[in-house]
Amino acid sequence: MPKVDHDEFGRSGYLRLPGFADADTCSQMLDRVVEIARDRAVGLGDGPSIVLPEANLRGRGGLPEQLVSKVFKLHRDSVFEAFARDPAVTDLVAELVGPRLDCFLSQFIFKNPGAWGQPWHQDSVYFPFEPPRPILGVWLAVTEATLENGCLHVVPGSHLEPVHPHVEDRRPGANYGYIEIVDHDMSAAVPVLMAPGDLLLFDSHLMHRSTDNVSDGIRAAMVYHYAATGTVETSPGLVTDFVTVRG
Ligand SMILES: O=C(O)CCC(=O)C(=O)O
Repeated sequence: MPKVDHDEFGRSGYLRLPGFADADTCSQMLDRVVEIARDRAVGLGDGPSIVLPEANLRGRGGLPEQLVSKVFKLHRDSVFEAFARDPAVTDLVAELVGPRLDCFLSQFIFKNPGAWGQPWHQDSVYFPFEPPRPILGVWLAVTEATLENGCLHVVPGSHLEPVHPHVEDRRPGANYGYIEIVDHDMSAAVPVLMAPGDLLLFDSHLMHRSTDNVSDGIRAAMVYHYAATGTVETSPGLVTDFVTVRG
């Protein structure tokens, strides 16, 4: 079982854990989110999940899931809930956040061929919480993530920065919620190449982005965010849902 390298996390603001999840978990996640996207496209499905279209594929034909950017609010649903609560996950998160944990955000990111990447940002800009930290992102590679299909890029050590101002994503018609840091030198950035089942833990102040998918295949990831139980949201969020997963 992987253990958290606190020195490395403290220095860089992220940790990659290769081979964390098995292939079955990844394919069950993909199958279930495809089912949700298809149900939603025909007005079925009464779950809380929020399905967002990929703006850069607007007007294209295809299966419902080929036109989706993200599906939010999955951590009360089947395989997604099981992963959010899995002690193999929450014991790791507890080492960095604290013993009692809420999962407050979950999103499946399809990143289909032609989909836009998400510009440079720090996740904490989205989280008006008290206390504001610690918050941890947990990014599971459901497929491989490569330079061509739009892997994450991170600036090691940038989690030590305060939250910077973010401006609207400057691409016309950009995806919902995409905003961007433009006042920081990102030249120290490194790509984070992932194989299916690899897990990335990252601090909510870490500056990161993903690039456009210019490949022919999907780059899928399932992302969770955790905070200490008792953390309060000071203004209500559309996509947040606090659920205690470790008591
Ligand atoms: O996976 C991506 O394309 C972007 C994910 C991201 O930036 C995030 O989870 O904060």
